[in-house]
Amino acid sequence: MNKFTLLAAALATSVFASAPAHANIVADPSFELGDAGSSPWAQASSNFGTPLCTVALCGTGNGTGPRTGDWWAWFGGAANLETSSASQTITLLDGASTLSFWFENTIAGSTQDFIEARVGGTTVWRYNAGGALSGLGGYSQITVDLSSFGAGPQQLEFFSVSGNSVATNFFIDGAPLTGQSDNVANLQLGFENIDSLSQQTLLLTYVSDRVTSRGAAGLPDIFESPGLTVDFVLRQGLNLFGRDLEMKLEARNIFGRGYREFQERGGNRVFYNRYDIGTSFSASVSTSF
Ligand SMILES: [Ca+2]
Repeated sequence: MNKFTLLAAALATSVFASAPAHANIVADPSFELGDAGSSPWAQASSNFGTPLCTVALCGTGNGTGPRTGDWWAWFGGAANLETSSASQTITLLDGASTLSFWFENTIAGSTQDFIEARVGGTTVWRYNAGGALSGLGGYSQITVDLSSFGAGPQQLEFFSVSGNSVATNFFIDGAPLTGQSDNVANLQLGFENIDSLSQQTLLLTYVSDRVTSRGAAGLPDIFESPGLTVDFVLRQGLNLFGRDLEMKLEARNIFGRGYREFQERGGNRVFYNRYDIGTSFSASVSTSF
């Protein structure tokens, strides 16, 4: 009898699935595709054609050169007016997102020389030559809260005007956005009997590794690994002693996926934070009077 009921429910089933969403954050954040046509960065420089450099192409400008890899973005570098930019379209997800990059100002010319980070044309960070980070002799990490922008595509742009007197050198080299995963996928399967209250919902959520915090100087970043979680919710209508009841059973995190944060270098993974979340079950019965 039960089987038959279940089959009938399955026949009257609606199945709905959302396609895996690919969250496109900052592509090529370290500028390693350089000035190749495949670079996601639109590049402009009034003196040099592009702000992107390697040491072989540009020297080190009295500074570090690239922070990671071979390429970095060098804004300024000319004693005459230099207007330069690097931009791309990013897709922000709901919730907290932080733009994070590394910045060095090796030579400060006029204090009117500046570099900005813009999101959707709005300046979210601005630095004028001669500020607190000038001449430090190394990169500083800049983090900018983008949560006010909400979800959706935005243009991310680094934009600089310099050369008001002597050359100013602004360096940018990048890192991914924190708190965002490359891949987030949800699959929800729902079975519902339309004649009586009988719903079964299976929810699979996959979130790929994402950066939770930057590593201290010289150390790798700390990643969170949410992985795959599976939830199941059953709602069943019952009639008991002439009263309509709703029974609800929930099983969350069925496979007991634990919480993991780690640092990884050269294939060695060190867990920074690791604990079991476990599987939770709940059951309830409700009725209306
Ligand atoms: Ca780089």
